[in-house]
Amino acid sequence: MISPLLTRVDAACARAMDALGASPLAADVDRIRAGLHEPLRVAIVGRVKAGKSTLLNALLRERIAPTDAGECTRYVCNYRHGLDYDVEALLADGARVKLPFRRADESLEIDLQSAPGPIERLEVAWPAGALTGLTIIDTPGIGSTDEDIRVRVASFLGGEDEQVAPEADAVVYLMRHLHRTDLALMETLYNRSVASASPVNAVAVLSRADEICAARPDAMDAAETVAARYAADPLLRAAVADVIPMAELLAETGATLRESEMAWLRELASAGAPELSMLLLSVDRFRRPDLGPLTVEVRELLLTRFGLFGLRFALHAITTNRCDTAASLSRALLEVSGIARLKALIDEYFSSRSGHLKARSALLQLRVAARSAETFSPSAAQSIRQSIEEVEASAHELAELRLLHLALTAVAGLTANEVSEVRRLVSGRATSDRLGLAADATAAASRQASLERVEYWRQRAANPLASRDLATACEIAARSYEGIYASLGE
Ligand SMILES: Nc1nc2c(ncn2[C@@H]2O[C@H](COP(=O)(O)OP(=O)(O)O)[C@@H](O)[C@H]2O)c(=O)[nH]1
Ligand SMILES: [Mg+2]
Repeated sequence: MISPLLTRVDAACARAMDALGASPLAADVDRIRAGLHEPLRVAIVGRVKAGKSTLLNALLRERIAPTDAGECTRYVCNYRHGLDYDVEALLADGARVKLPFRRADESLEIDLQSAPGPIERLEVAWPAGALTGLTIIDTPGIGSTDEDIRVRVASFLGGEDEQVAPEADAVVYLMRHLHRTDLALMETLYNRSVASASPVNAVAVLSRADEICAARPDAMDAAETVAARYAADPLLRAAVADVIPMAELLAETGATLRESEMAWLRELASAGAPELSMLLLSVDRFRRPDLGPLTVEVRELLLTRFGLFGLRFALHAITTNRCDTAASLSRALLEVSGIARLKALIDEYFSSRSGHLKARSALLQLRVAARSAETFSPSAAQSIRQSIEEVEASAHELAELRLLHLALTAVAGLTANEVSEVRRLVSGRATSDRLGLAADATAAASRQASLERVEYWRQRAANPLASRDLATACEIAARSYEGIYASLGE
């Protein structure tokens, strides 16, 4: 079952297909329509080596996506839920072909050579629990020297200008803290590819947070402070809902820790405190064959799985008896990684309004279709645009997303109190939450509060100096409160 809103979008797609007749665009619209019945698509984007594939594996609790620059990482790859394991390539000519694959130790190995033509995108179906409500999209890095990759990512994210259709409904943006100036970091966030990100469908992760402060024990706390500073920045607030620090590697290793790895760590821990602290002084020390137990190969493997911070953390947990089993170490790694917070953000901002976000991106895609239809059938283009407008006019939920966008991006120029009010109004679940009242507020009190707010926002909109964005925001807020009032009955 899909929501009434998605049903209306579905009907708009059906009308668009009628209007387009036998044109190839009709097939595109058919795909937009099919997407309405699929889980929310969340893309992980960011520069090369930001930790995107590692994060994907952590979310899936399996090492599937190849990390580090293998050939597979050159393609956008959708990971969707399937009852069986399956890999397909979407070719540039629109064909789909199954590709042979092998489950290797560190990741899935896909036989890309067997594709009969240039590959556009990969699609992996996997029976992972995390995928039941979400399709996760791993993307090649922005900032790669390969122009092809850059263009692919940009087109993949889409925009609100009818130029390119989004292929994701929401975005997790990974940025690495490289001790660069804040300005350079902002620039990363504002490059062309994320211009379409909005606080209604994007969150940012300060990635590889364990590497901040030279992997000192307080690295994650320091990362927290940096992330909080970014989260408070009005410019950043305009692009993403929140910024949180994360150590994807620790989340991945925590989710996939093996008994053999725990056994190696125990062996290291048995070396005794002085030798251990020598070993853990730096990555170079850790690699030195003349110090401590374990072979050079095993040490290298542990470094890729834990990093220096992770090794210090794990060995401290073992030597202090905080963790004595692989299961307890796994839990501790997941906890320190920060992945629980990311999952909570995904839930709060994406999953809870998944229908609205899907409707939003489907309508953006339809707009792009209308624009393409312009050249060969202006009347079809006109009719598609009209259907889109009808859906938008009848769907107050979409208007509320717009309100949230206008409020959070600061374009409407609302005061800080008004922005918090809008956040509550749009994101609150119970009516009392939305009105900012106590859970046991009476119906009479709720009615009175909603009427007061209708009055407030109407007056605010009536100010002759109000910009168009401000007027729109006030109008939508007033209608939301009217809706609440109407739902409360007499
Ligand atoms: N120390 C540390 N290394 C990480 C972390 N996340 C990823 N890496 C490493 O960074 C490299 C690039 O990661 P990958 O996930 O392939 O980045 P992508 O290019 O964004 O997909 C790999 O060697 C990872 O092991 C992290 O949180 N901490
Ligand atoms: Mg990758």
